[in-house]
Amino acid sequence: MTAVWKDILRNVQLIQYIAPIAVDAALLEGVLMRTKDDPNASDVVNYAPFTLLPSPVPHSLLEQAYSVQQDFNLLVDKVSQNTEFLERTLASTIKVDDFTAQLFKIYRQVLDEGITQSVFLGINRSDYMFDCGPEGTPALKQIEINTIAASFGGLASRTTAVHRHVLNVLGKSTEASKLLTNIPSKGIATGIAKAWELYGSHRAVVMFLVEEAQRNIFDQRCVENELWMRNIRVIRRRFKDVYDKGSLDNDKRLYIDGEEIAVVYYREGYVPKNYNKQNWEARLLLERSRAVKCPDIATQLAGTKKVQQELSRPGILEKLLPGKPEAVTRLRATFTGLYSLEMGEEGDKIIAMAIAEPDRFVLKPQREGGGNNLYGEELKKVLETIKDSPERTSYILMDKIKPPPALNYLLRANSPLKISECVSELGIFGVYVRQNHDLVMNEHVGHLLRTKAVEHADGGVAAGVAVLDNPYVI
Ligand SMILES: Nc1ncnc2c1ncn2[C@@H]1O[C@H](COP(=O)(O)OP(=O)(O)OP(=O)(O)O)[C@@H](O)[C@H]1O
Ligand SMILES: N[C@@H](CCC(=O)N[C@@H](CS)C(=O)NCC(=O)O)C(=O)O
Ligand SMILES: [Mg+2]
Repeated sequence: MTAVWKDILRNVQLIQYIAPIAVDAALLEGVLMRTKDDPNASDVVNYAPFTLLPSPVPHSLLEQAYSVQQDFNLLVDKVSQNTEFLERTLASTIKVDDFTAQLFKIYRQVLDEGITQSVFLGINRSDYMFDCGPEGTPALKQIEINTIAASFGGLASRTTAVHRHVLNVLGKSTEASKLLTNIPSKGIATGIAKAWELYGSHRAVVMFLVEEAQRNIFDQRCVENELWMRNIRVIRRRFKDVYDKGSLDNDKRLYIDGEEIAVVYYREGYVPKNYNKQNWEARLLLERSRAVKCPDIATQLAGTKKVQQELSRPGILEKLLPGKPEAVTRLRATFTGLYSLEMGEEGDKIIAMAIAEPDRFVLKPQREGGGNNLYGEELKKVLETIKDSPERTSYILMDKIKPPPALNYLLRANSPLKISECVSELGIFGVYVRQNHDLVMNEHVGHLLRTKAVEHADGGVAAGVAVLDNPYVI
C-alpha cells in the first residue's frame, strides 16, 4: 500500500513539533485510560496509546468488511441457537480445556432448566488484517470475531477528531476532511437501549459487569453516558457484588441492591483469571435469570476459536444459513485457512506441516484478551510436545496473515518518540437484537483500527501492544 505520509514521517523536526500537539488533542477529546499502577482511580490518568497519523486502508476492503458484518451478526446468532452444532463442535475441546468446559457446563445447566430470557443482544467486533498474498494485492482476512467484551468502541468514537486536528495543523486539511465519521459508542448504546426497552420494565437498570482492575473505564463510560442521555439508568458491578447481593425472584427476574436488572453487559468474564468459585456461581445466577445478557453464554461459546475453525469447513455455513447463498459467499471470502487438530490422520498431517513450516501458521488456544497465541519456534515446540495427546484439541491452527507494513509513530505515555514499522487490524462493530425468534435489529455501527509494531506478533490495546488508529481511506 502506498506510503501516504512519506513527507511528514521523514521530517524529524516536524514530528517533534506535532507529537505533543497530538497528545494534547487526545487528552482534550477524552481518549483516556487509567494507569497500570492505579487502575481504579481517575486522579491521574494517561492518554490511551494512539498513532500519530492515520493508517492507509484500501476503500474496497473497508467496504467489504462493512458489507459482511450483518451476515456475521446473523451467523453468530444462529450458532448461539444451535445446540447440536455447539455440542458437536466443542465436544473434544471441553474434554481438555477446563475454561471452555466450565462455560459449557453452565450452558447445559441453563438449557436443562429452561431458558427464561426472551430478548437477546449481541455486540460483537469482527477483526481483520489485509493479507498480501503471492500476487501482492491485499485481501480482507478475518482474524476472529469477539462476541464478549468487544472493546474500544468508545475511545474509537473520539480518535477521529484527534487525527483530524493533527492533519489540519500539518496543513493537510483536504486529507483531514476525508477521515470518516465513526461513532460506535452510539450504535452500541442503541442496541443496549433497544434490548432494555424490549425487556419491558421502566424501573429496571442496565448493569455493566466490570473487572476488578478497571483501566479501560473511559471506553466503557462512553457507552454508559449515551445510555444516561436516553434516561436509561446504568450501574456498574463486579462478579463479587453479584455473588454477595444478587438474587432471582419467582419469575427469575434479577435483582441487585434492590434494583431490577434488564440488561447485563459483560466487560469481564472472558478469561479464566476472571473466575474463582464464587464468580462461577455468580455467572450461573446471571445466566439463569430473565435479564438480557450481552452475550448470553451460548453466544460467548459461539465466539470460541474452535467454532471459528468449524465454520470454515466445507458445507457448514450452508447448513447454518440455509437459503442465503450470497451471505455464505461473502462470509467465506473473509476466511483464511483454519485447521482442526482433532485426533486422527487429518490432524496428524496438519501438525506435521506446521512443525515443518512454523512461520506459516498461528496456534490458538480457546482464549480471549490477546497475548495467548503461539508463533514460530514456540508454536513448533508446543506442537512437538502435544502432538500425540488429546490436549492438542484445545487449540486450533490458522494460516498466518501477512499484512503490508507501513511506517508510523506510536504515541504512548512515558515512551520515547520513535518511528516504527507497523501493521494494522481493522475491526467492525456489529449489533443485533432478537426477541424470541424475530431479529428486530441487525446493524454495523462503526469501526476500530488498531496498529502495532511488526515485532509484536500478538496483543491488542488492552494487552499493551497495539494502539488506537483511524483508517485513511485510499
Ligand atoms: N492468523 C493470524 N495471522 C496473523 N496475526 C494474527 C492471526 N491471528 C491472530 N493474530 C494476531 O494476534 C492478535 C490476537 O489474536 P486473536 O484476536 O485471535 O486473539 P484474542 O486473544 O482473542 O485477542 P482479542 O484481545 O482481540 O480478543 C491479533 O490482534 C493479531 O495481531
Ligand atoms: N475488560 C476490558 C478489556 C476487554 C478486552 O480485552 N476485550 C477484548 C475482546 S475479549 C478486545 O476487544 N480487545 C481489543 C484490544 O485490546 O485491542 C474492557 O472491558 O474494556
Ligand atoms: Mg478475541
